[in-house]
Amino acid sequence: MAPETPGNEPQALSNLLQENRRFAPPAALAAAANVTSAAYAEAAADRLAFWEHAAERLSWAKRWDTTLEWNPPFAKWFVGGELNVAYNCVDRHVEEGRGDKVAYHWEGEPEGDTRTLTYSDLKNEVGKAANALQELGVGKGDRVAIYMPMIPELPIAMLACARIGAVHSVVFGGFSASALKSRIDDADAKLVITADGGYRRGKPSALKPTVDEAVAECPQVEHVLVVRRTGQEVETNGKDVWWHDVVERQSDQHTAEPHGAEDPLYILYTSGTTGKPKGILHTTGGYLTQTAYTHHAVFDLKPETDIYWCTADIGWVTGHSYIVYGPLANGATSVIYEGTPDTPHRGRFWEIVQKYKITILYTAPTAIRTFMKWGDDIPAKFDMSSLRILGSVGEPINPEAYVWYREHIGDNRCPVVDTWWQTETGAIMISPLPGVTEGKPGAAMRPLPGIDADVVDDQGNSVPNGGGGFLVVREPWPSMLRTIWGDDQRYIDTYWSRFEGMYFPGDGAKRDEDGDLWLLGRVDDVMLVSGHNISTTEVESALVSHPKVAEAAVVGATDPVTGQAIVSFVILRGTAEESADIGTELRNHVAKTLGPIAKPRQILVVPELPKTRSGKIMRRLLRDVAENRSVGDVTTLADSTVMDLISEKLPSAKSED
Ligand code: 6R9
Repeated sequence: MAPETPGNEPQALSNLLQENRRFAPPAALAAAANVTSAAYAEAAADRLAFWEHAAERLSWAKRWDTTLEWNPPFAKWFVGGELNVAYNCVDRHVEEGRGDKVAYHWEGEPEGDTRTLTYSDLKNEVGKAANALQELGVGKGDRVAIYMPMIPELPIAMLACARIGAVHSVVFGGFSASALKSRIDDADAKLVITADGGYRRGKPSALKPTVDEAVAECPQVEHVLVVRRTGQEVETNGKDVWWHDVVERQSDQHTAEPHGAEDPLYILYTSGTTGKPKGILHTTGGYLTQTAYTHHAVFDLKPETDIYWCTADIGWVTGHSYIVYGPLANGATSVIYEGTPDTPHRGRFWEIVQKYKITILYTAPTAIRTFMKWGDDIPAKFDMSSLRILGSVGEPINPEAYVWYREHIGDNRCPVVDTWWQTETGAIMISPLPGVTEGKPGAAMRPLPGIDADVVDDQGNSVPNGGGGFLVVREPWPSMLRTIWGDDQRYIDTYWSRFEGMYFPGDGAKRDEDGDLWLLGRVDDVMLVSGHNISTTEVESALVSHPKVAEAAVVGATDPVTGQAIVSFVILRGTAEESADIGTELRNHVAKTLGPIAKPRQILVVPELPKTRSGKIMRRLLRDVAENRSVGDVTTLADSTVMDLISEKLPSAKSED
């Protein structure tokens, strides 16, 4: 919600942006699509039967008795069913004769540093790791913290936990010792799995010292299991054991016991913008059902022929659901890349697409806008004719970024699927289907079959077409979070209290004249200007539609006249010159695109924006700058020096008009 302005709170979000471009699915793709429009009708006729059907794509040791037990807001799916997630992701593909198929092509950041794991290799590695965890005293229900770079041992460790029924908690390999410690404590983890370091931006970057600092204050941690990746010198202590000592000598045979459909699979902490991180809890049967189904439906995955690459970090939910669990459950061949897109050169991603003949690429708007900034000539140097579907996740994709992605990466052939979901939802909820939906740049379009999402006003009533408001989900879905680890009350308060009987994700949205959905950013970021609720997303998209702008972030800053005024931070495209009148030019452009109400008060040209490791802009910090406060908590920033760069720009921040 917009910051409190007593007596002046409008009912809904303004709908300002108009977009008329349309892209129909390619005919050949539509004709061979895994999922057709019939799925919407099937799910609408019988939602639970639809999800049962999706669950049948997995291998169950025991079929469930009850599809859904719903004691609002606590859901249990496939109750009484038993399955093993690792068996579903690995063993069954080997048993069915696909052992020689590649599961992961792993590409290290140093050039030429690659590994290939077939499904048989993966089965052996996961078996050994599962035996090692048991030798280290880890059993069903125990929690394991994982703090690793993007190396094959990371998915192997996750799958080994899943195999024995231990609950993993992956912590981003960039978080500080105190962030790691608080997550180890909250989940009461007894084992930490890490590495000496990983490669980032051409250099080994140490991880172990951070673990040492955290674990020194965590007496409940019994062992630290360390993979040697970079060969950096590490200090070892009594808790440390090397992966190559303990895992390598194990048998690769390990029996996968079935686990209950509602047994915990993992905890993943999401910080949100403020407050103590929330341990989002996911369980087994429903989570795997929906990640596997959505990966099959939204990416139209053909396991025999597709080469799939999700560029996310596995420490983000996108990596959990769409590098590890969904793709492996479907028997996909995936690429994992360890490093950053500009190492050793700015064409690294496209070189990887060309090398592995990637057919499906899933990345984030922040990356796409960075590529726009670097220039069209870079991707143009590579052969990317293998690509057939492009995906986006993490933030609203600005229409201009969508069109750039379609044209310069997808050669105007590939549909773009903008997928809305959250750590809490576990899997994709709102997205086009590439063989069905006529895409609109910037729109996430429709809830997937089996998902009942809506846009409501302040009172919880559906808004008509053309209206803006709050995104909600009306019915439980299989991969939904079950609770916040150890805090049911916070789960109720955070997600189920804003609107009676509805899940509230915290995002603003609008439904356009055709009934299609557009995400408008976090409601905490909404700006209240002269009594109008204006979404950050629409103003940012208007700025990015100017040919000189690559990226933009806007915030509402207190203003004596309008309540709040829009302050914009922009990054210019590589080719654009910063001229004296750029501020006026951009302000007028926004006013022309969206109307005078959305005209920013100020434009600040900056070299970078503050982002989390998963690429989300931290507008809270920009609000501090815009309101001349000292900058708040920066611990989840990917690069903590960014705020200094932005503050340096401040002397030139003058109010225009
Ligand atoms: C998967 C993931 C969740 C929040 C979510 C929303 C934003 C994600 C989006 C999107 C617009 C999309 N978000 N995908 N906004 N369009 N396609 O990102 O999970 O890190 O938990 O973030 O990200 O604000 O509520 P998570």
